[in-house]
Amino acid sequence: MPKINSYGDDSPIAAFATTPGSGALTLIRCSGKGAPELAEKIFSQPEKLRHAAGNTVIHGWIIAPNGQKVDEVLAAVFRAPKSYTGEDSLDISCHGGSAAGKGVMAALRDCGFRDALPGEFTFRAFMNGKLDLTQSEAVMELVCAQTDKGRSHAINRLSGVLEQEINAIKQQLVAVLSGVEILLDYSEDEISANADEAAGRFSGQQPVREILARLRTLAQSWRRERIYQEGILAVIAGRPNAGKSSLFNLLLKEERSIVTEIPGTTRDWIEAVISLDGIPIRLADTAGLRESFEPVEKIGVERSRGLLEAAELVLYLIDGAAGITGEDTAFIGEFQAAHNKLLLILWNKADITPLPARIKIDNDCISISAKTGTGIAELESAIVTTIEAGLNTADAAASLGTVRQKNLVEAAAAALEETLALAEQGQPLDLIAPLLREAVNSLGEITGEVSTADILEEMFSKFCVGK
Ligand SMILES: Nc1nc2c(ncn2[C@@H]2O[C@H](COP(=O)(O)OP(=O)(O)OP(=O)(O)O)[C@@H](O)[C@H]2O)c(=O)[nH]1
Ligand SMILES: [Mg+2]
Repeated sequence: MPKINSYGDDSPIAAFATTPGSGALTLIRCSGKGAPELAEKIFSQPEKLRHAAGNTVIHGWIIAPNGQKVDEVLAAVFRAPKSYTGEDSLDISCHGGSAAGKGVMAALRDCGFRDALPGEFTFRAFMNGKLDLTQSEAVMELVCAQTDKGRSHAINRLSGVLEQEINAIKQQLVAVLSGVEILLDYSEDEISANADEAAGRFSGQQPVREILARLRTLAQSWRRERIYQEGILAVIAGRPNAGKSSLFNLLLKEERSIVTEIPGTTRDWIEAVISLDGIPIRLADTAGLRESFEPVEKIGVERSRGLLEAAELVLYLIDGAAGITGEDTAFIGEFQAAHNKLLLILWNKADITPLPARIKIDNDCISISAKTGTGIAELESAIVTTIEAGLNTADAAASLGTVRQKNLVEAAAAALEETLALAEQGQPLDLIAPLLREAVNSLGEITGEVSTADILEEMFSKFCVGK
């Protein structure tokens, strides 16, 4: 029994495609067998709706069963298979605000539409061959994209760039597998011209290595994509009064954090998202690091430390006016030792005390003034360069967009690694063939060529309603 048995039918469904709230318009999407005919019952111009050709827009009113006008709308009519879902569909634009949309939805329910499940429109598009799974996932990525880079990568996948790469890799692999299957089906000496094959051994190491390299490049692309989708946590740290909150506000271009000359001003940490060169950065301002016996500040310092544990990038601020202290060198040493973190050291208050030619740390220091803004542009580009260098992968044309895709690429790669290991040991083809089949299946699962109802339901149920 499937978990949610409504996925997979073709009954008429409806859902808000826009978030109800104040705005000029609300879009309600309807799809399914007989959707336009059903909507005739609540439309002021049923004849027009009945005879409307696909890809046309008609004007009218939604009329409640009691005869009252609900809203004045435009209905875009799409006829199967030329629609997003591949079914007969209707996009109703009604007035914005929550009341008009709710009224139209209620009328649609009254005439027989049921509420769409999360991702059900895209599910139907997939089932009707309109999109493969990588494109379906790209739709969701696009809806969630926070920056222009995230959007453009999702658009690439929506246009089928990833699907094509996966299919090309799969084709290469199927060629290797079919060579093996033939040898398994016929006796070697009947067909083989190759010494390995004649001895019943695998001879496809070279193509398998090439395929593996392509899969590894794809798997690496996920690290970059994850950062474009989720962003990275960058924590501003330093001793009290170093200027952390001033820098936070400056990067945010907003007076969000309280700045005073009193050391220990920031107690609880504050987080906000900025975008640098298309990378979403979750920037956190923290309480100044020092031994404190004052209870509130003490908790603040503990929280700073907790956040620093999770940080992917630490912006460590030295108070230039006070000069570098033993505490600074100790903290910097600690962050340098944490190998999973990127670290940038900033010399602040350069307007009062310029960065000395020699200081007691090994790292390069970026000179800034959080008061005047000097050095901030350089800091922003250093943040981007540091993240890019930390990623250690080029911005590839075909890249993975979801953890699901990454897990399947890794599963295919693992099967091929095992293939090579067995081949190295001179193991027989009947042990190698299942591994190659497993890799082919994993690749097929990425695009949805190989799929089960459970996997699909699990995937689409994470989408938003109306998509
Ligand atoms: N001249 C000068 N003053 C600065 C600079 N950056 C910060 N200040 C001043 O230093 C003082 C402390 O600044 P904050 O931004 O509150 O420092 P903080 O590191 O957040 O301090 P805590 O929250 O107490 O840990 C304020 O008076 C700021 O105006 C700078 O670049 N130049
Ligand atoms: Mg502060």
